[in-house]
Amino acid sequence: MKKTWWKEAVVYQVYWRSFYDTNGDGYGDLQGVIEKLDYIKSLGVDVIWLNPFYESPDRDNGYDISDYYGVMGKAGDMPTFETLVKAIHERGMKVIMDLVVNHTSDKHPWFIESRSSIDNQKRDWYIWKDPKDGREPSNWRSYFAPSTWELDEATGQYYFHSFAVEQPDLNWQNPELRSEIYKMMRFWLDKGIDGFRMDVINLLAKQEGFPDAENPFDISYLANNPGIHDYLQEMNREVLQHYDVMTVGEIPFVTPEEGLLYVGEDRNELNTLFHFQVADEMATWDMLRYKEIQTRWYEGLKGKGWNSQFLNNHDHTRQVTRYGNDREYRVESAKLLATMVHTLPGMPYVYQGEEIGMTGVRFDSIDDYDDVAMKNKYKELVEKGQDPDEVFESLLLPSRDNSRTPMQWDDSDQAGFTSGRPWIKVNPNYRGINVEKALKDPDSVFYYYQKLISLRKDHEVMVYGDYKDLSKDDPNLYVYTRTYNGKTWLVILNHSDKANSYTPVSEISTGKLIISNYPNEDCADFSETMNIRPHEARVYELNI
Ligand code: ISL
Ligand code: CA
Repeated sequence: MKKTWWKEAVVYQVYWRSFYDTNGDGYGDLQGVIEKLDYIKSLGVDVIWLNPFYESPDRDNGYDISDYYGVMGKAGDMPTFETLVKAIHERGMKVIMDLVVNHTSDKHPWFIESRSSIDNQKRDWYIWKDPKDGREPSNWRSYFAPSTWELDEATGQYYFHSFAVEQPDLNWQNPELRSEIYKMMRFWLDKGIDGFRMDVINLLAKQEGFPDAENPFDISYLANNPGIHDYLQEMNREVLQHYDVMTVGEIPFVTPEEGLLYVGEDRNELNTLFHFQVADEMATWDMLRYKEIQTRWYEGLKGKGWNSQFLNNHDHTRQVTRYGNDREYRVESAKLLATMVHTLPGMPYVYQGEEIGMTGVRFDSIDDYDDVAMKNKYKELVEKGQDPDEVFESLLLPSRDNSRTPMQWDDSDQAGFTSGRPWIKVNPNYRGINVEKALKDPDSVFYYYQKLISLRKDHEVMVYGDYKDLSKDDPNLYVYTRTYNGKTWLVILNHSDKANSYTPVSEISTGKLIISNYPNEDCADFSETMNIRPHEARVYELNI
């Protein structure tokens, strides 16, 4: 496959509002990112992904945009953003922005105009429908609300929203709207950014006629509808192909076959994607299923398209809590998961705080939470008569706030994140888990990430290597090889609280240890069965 800079890159996701606050208002800000750039750079990453900082009423933490050309006051201002881009580039890194164009805020002037009357010139920029039999036009559920439809009393029509009521969907069938979006994309690209992470980009096209769903809870009807590839090819033609940038599409509900339609190199749409067969669809760790997903995606995209690797982000509970063991094996487990993400085929993503093994959180009351998805769900279920304590309990592990608590910089008040009152409480474990402590400990999760990331720079096998799973039916061990240009790496991961033995396949003789999260001999003799300790990870270069 053709080599490109982005295929070789490691991305660090900055959820700026929880990263570092420089003015004491309790929100992280762009200036905070500038001040911590040397820290990010020291990890060795290549690209920074910034979550949305556009002007927004902030109902959904910036994913409800009211002005695509403005910077949210909490984040800073345009000159600060421009300084940030420059500072990132000066350090040899790149920056990608979130592109949120499936919906806007209901406070966006376009929507205010659109809702003002049926014959308004922007009426068609959003999706409006008459009631059906006096009620919602279809039985569809939205991500964050019981219905995708909201009645607007003034005109008697419903508008469509895939997410919260305050996030009306744009009508991509309207060519004027599309060209307005392309213009906006060029505005940011011309400021020198290096690409976009595209929010729910496969939701842009809607099903013709909005037919009732047999099971409204399976909301996959929102995604991958006819017309989507025309929009993305047009976006590529009009905008993307004129810049040397990378794009990663957030693409829920796809199989590898459909995924390839978005990222196939001959398709001229997107470079890479996030599929959600793990993060959305695998509630807790399931080794056999995970391997099957990896193999299927590897086979599906092989030689034709590029994947991403991640286990958490600002929407999904921290990986060491959800998929590892954040108690007695927190450090080992955080390192094992990192080893896996960075040695599987695809671009690895590091979500801020992951590199020090930050964990999920458990606050005492629903009032301590902020996540609109969680709060709306809580309200819906409690109003239906379910027991509030039980509802609360059931929403704790999936709450998006698990990964939105402030970055833990040191053991001072508020984890060194802010001198004020943070917008969301810090995780009480910050005295034990913080950057300052990690940087003083040569065995910390941080230095392990640093090493893993630097290995990628010297070993193309981590990027371009063929992948082969040697452990398909093993529920605890994950053993695979990556092979490139005559070099083979063997990865052994014991995803379990117990030791497990591994018997190497006969054609392997010896191997040189590349990295491990436990003390191990530099050279391994593969003629004997090996004892792999709890959450142990080892990577070898093989002599075959
Ligand atoms: O969070 C999820 C499940 O808990 C995901 O399904 C997520 O809602 C979905 O992938 C879409 O997420 C993106 O668009 C949303 C925004 O709230 C998320 O933060 C964003 O990542 C609407 O813009
Ligand atoms: Ca601030």
